[in-house]
Amino acid sequence: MEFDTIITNARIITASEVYPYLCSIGITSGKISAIASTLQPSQSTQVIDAEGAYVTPGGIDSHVHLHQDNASSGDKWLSGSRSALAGGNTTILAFATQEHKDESLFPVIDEYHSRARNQSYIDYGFHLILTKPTPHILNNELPKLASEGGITSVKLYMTYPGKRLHDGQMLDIMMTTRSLGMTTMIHAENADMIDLVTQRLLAHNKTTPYYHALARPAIAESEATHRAIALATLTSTPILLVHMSTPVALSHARKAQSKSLLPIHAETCPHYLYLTSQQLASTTNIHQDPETSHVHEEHDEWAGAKHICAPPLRHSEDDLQAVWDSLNNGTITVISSDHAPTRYDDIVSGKQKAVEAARLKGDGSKPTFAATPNGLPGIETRLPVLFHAATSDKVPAARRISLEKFVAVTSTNAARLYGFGDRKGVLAPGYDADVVIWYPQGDSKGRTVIRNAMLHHAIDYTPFEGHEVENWPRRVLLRGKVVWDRDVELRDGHGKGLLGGAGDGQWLSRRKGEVLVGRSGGGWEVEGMGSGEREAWGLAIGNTPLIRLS
Ligand code: DUC
Ligand code: ZN
Ligand code: ZN
Repeated sequence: MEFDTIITNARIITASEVYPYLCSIGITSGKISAIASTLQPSQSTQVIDAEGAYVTPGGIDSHVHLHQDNASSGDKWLSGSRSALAGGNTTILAFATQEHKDESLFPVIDEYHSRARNQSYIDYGFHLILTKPTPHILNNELPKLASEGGITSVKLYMTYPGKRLHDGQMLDIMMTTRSLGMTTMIHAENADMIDLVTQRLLAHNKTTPYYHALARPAIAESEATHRAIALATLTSTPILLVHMSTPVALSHARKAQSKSLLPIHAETCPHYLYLTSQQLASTTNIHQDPETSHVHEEHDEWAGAKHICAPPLRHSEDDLQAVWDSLNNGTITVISSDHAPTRYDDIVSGKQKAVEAARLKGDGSKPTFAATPNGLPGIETRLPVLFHAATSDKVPAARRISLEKFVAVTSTNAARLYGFGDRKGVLAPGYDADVVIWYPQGDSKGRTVIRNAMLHHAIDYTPFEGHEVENWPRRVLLRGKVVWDRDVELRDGHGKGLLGGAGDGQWLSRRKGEVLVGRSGGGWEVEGMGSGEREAWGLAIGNTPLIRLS
């Protein structure tokens, strides 16, 4: 047989085009080996008819938290990757955290490898959260990690005790990551502003979940974003601002991008496109009985805590619109889920932790938003809610995206940005056969009201409870193997559509990432740095005049 599998009648979408005619995709040894207007079914024993539906590259969720630090609650690799797969993902990038001073990176990475090994349904890689940038780490370990360890990205925090880096540390790290060509991700929020507002709110008895959104004001994100861009500019370091949520912060990114001097990439998440801080004021829990499908509501003063995340959900429809606009005008490079889940019912490390802490005090103390862990689940819902924006006529024009944009921000860009764009994120011969087949447009089987009971994570809620989408990944292929079939799931019951197994996911050793924004589509220049090719990142800072951020 010429092909292991053929997908027929596929309406292929890439980051740059929607194929104008239906195609067949031939798959051999896990790779796409042919795309043609027709391939003969007799050329393969396995033929999958896409029935004219859209076919997209497997989703790449490049920012998820699974079994991180020592969190006891939340998703570990098995449940997290399972949920990712049922939502159309074939690759996830999660975080490994350096926690202790003078801690070598290698045992940390080994530990995270051991947590994920044989536990992932889909391919995976790690970013390093760098918290203690000693000279030894920067000069000896980071270069080795990037060149031999297959980890070519770091995340830096400007907030949180234990993780927060000061500007001098950020500059030192940026000089190193620039020279190594590592992708530098930044969580930009001003820690001192947040501390001040939090203390004042608590002192005035403003403790309920809603105040979380006030405690981390937009200006804390916009100030830190501007500062991060300035630090990157001084050191000529390409950066990626993660989970961006505010109009002003996005305008800083856009302005820096439009000067075309330095690549400033921006990431956002579905919750900043769809949800506002009103969610934090909720006092209702919604449950669906998995047996009867009956949906019932119960009053719960703390229910809004389910929506505590950082940066917080913002306040108005205008805030959401600014994120949609930034997506459509090209400011945003990638949309991740930032799946950072803890269970609501967990009193040790979940959203009920604050309630339990107050109860244990026994003096009538109230639970506080400040004692509640940050983060939302979203690994399974990311693709369906965004595909809805790309395909549904019911969505207002200002909140639509093109199909090409959908593929770019949910798959292709992440693969390129994080150094595996030569293997994944594209439907073309030579690439891994990571494929999502959707339901044909208008097929009622795709229409889905999102209920937590149907999701495959280990979390007891979804912030998208009750949201309706018109389509859902029908089949998913991971390197040519059918690992998700929703028709089986709908027919045979929860979990039955997962045809793959926890050993299917392979660890991805990554190369240096590509720069995706800036002058002439990838090439970029920094004043005083000569030709400005990426090789120039290694030039000494002494050769680089300061660039004014105006
Ligand atoms: N940062 C993240 O990236 N995820 C969850 C919480 C946070 O602060
Ligand atoms: Zn973060
Ligand atoms: Zn995160």
